Amino acid sequence: MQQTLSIIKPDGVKKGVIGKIIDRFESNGLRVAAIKKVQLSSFDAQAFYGVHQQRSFFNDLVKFMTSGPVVVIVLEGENAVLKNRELMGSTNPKEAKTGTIRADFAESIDANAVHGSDCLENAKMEIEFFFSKREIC
Ligand code: IDP
Ligand code: MG
Repeated sequence: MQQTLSIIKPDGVKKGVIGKIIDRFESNGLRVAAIKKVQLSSFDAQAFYGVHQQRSFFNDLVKFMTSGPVVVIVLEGENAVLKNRELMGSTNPKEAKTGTIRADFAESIDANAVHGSDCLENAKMEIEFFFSKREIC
């Protein structure tokens, strides 16, 4: 059993597809262990995406992630980290496989509907970034 962090990004929230995205998780064996809607500050987004600080798209990413509320979710299930990445599809929605969340709900590499932890170690850190122990159940 693993836990991983998913974020429905501002584009997904604005489009009104929170329920449709969560349905993808629940229909594929991932349980919602924690959930909340959050307006990230620039400080929050810079800290969360700290690993990308040196990348050319960092400022745009921070701007986008603070452009509206996001929904932060802890998903739990067997092989949850990889399973969530598979359900999400490629970072660039134009390259994402048919039937993945990004293929179906995302417009561009910036506005790509969802975030998902890329490994178990980062999942732990990202979950701790957003949730206290008592919020995860
Ligand atoms: P991931 O979200 O699929 O794990 P990462 O490489 O970790 O992709 O990048 C984090 C986020 O940064 C992406 O989801 C996307 O929103 C943004 N991003 C990544 N590469 C680019 C790019 O080349 N241009 C603009 N935004 C990018
Ligand atoms: Mg990533």
